[in-house]
Amino acid sequence: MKKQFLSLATACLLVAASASAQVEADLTIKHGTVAPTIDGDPSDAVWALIDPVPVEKQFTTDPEASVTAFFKMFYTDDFLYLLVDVTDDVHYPLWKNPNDAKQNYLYDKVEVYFDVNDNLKDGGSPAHNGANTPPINPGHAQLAFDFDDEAQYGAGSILPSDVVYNFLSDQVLVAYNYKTGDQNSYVIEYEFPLEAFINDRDEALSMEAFKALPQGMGFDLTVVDNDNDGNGRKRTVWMSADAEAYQSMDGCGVVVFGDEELPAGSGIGMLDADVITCYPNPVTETLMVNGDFDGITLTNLAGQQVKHVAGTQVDVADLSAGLYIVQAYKDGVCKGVAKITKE
Ligand SMILES: [Ca+2]
Ligand SMILES: [Ca+2]
Ligand SMILES: [Ca+2]
Ligand SMILES: [Ca+2]
Repeated sequence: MKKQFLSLATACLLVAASASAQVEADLTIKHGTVAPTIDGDPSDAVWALIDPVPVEKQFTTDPEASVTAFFKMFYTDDFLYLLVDVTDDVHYPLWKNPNDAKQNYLYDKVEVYFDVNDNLKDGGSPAHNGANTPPINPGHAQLAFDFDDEAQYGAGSILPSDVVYNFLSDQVLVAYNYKTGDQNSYVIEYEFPLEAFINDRDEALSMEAFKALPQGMGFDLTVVDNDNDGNGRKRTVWMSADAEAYQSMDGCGVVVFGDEELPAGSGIGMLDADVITCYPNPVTETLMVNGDFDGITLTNLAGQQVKHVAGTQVDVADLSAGLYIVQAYKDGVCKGVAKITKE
């Protein structure tokens, strides 16, 4: 019996040793061909195809944050796409206290971090050296634009130039908006050109270069939560909870650019989701979706999304007659799909 236990343990060690020879990814992202519209609206069909990654670790030295968040990420031949969804009880961004711009890092915002070097655990970070003169720590970047303008919620895409350390400056398309019916919670969409990423050998990266990174891409995401409640800055992070990614990225997550393809961008590519029941079908006025869902989209056969509503019913009276694809969502994930006829 003892001998058998030992050989089992040996077998486990061998398995562990062979696994560690590969990159240990915290997240493997898929390749797609259809870009989302960078407008702060997460209803693009492609986002529904991607699993959300929770951001739920409390930063060790902060008071506990009252915020929940997730992100989604995928890539195309030329871009990396990121969506961040933040549910907050009190939105307190910089524009509510604009005289404090020098301390913009204390206000509601999202910070994202990248490390594109072959060797990730080098102690490096995008920390500001006081002059922001590159190279600071080559291969490391932060994008942490602040919400300094109330008018930019839902106003379309911008190229934020503030608080961008290292190579990403002025190249990243960003848009944000409040979530439906809630002026405290928000969504941010990002489009990062892959060739904007420069490693410590001063090389611009391509899709092939990202896929060939020997240790994967270092990545982390911090949600800063300020509720104007006397507790100052509170933070949740994806991975590095003991050290600020701003100071060292060694504790960050590892993202691998996988080979798996996303289905073609329109809702029609999603027929592998569970089939759901919609009634009445055919429908003329109000479509009901049967099940535990909190959102519905309708896409026409040209791949255009024509409806995106919260809840389990949707008013279709204004749609022209024809076939539509229904997708039903729970917590941002597409759980079901069906085809309906509008009469
Ligand atoms: Ca969008
Ligand atoms: Ca909060
Ligand atoms: Ca590093
Ligand atoms: Ca807040």
